[in-house]
Amino acid sequence: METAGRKAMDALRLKNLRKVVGYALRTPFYQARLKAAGITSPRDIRSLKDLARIPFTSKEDLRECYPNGLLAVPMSRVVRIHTSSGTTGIPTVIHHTKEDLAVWTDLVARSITATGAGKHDIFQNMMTYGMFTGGLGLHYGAERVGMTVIPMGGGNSRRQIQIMKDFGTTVLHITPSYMLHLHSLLAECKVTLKDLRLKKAYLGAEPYSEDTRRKIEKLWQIDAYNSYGLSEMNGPGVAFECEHKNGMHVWEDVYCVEVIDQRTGAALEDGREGEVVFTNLLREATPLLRYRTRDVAAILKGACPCGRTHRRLARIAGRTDDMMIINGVNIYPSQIEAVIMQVPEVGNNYQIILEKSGSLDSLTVKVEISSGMFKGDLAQIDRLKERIKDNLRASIIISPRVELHEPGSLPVFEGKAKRVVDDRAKL
Ligand code: DLL
Repeated sequence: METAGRKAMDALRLKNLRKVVGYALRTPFYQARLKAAGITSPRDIRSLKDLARIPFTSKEDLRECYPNGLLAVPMSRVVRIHTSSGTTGIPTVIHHTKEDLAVWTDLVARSITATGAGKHDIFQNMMTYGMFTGGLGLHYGAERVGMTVIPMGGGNSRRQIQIMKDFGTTVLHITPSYMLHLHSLLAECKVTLKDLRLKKAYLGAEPYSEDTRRKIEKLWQIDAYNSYGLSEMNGPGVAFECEHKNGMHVWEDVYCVEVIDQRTGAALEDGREGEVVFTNLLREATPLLRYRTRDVAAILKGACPCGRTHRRLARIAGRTDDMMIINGVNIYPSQIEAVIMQVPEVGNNYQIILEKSGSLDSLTVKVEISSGMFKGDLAQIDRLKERIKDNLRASIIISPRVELHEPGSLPVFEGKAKRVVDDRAKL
């Protein structure tokens, strides 16, 4: 399946698209939506081009359907429910049948295999178990591959390091921010890299830059692979990097991926950055058609040397709702991260603070310096601050205030990191 030619793949995708439209038509929500677009039966989908006739589904739509409005099968067929964290409002709910979970598990197993890992690996899962899909999603895929799974879940950093050492963990699943934090605890735990057998880490669930990946690979002496997914499309296992680490293969037999202009909804060709839209082609309980993710990325052009024919998604540049408008300039937090992580003296954590100063916005970037960098020379600190400020100004046009902080002093998150504090609305 992973090396299938376009023709065979598209034939399968069309078959699956008809199937999922059939499931969607069982819900009053999609019945109304699809009828308005002239689709009342799966037979109305004649080719993959007909996907474009289907209206988009948004996060708001899912919220309006809370809790069971999008359910396309009897509840007796549902074997698991996941929700999004709901920190920004009503959570979105995804129901899964046994078959839905089997598809998801297979995709995660394929993802793991694509990185060269297998049954001889010891896999420590540091993502939170529960409603969040990072825990259980990778768990079952890893078991399917035959890895030895250590279901640690998030947090408890010192114990995580101890377990890594005692059981000879070779592969980690973790957020990039937490991976950086863990490294800063190794010395305190009296553990060196020689005591560990770590080879790989799967990093995802939050945006991070290519320089952060490189930094993690250097600090830990491992290969780090980008892993992308969202609970609405099952969770992790939507797109994953293979051993070549040059963009994430989207499993196109199951996910139809489109990139659109966020304002007009028009399709953008491969290579152009826009909002990513997914249709899950193999879902029974919660069919989702043309779901607008709010994630911004491009589909990469060209073939991957690994031989997989599934197109690749570039690193996520940010979310349409993460974009900061600072004095009229549009900036993604990832642009700031990309600049500061290129500075060798910068440590493992940073924070972005937005405030009002009179009628203008002010931007402060708080940066931890790496341990051992400060030699008591204040002029050296001032020079470093200026250098970071100059680099940022060159990249984002705006001139920020830069604060340097001691290692370990900025807030740490065991799950997704919250990098931006926007206090502009505060009086
Ligand atoms: O974060 C699923 C996941 C778990 C993916 C573990 C990878 C690893 P949600 O909580 O629904 O699901 O959040 C989904 O997280 O729309 C992106 O904005 C962001 N995200 C996930 N992976 C990446 C990544 C899980 N590799 C939202 N790079 C998505 C950038 C990512 N952003």
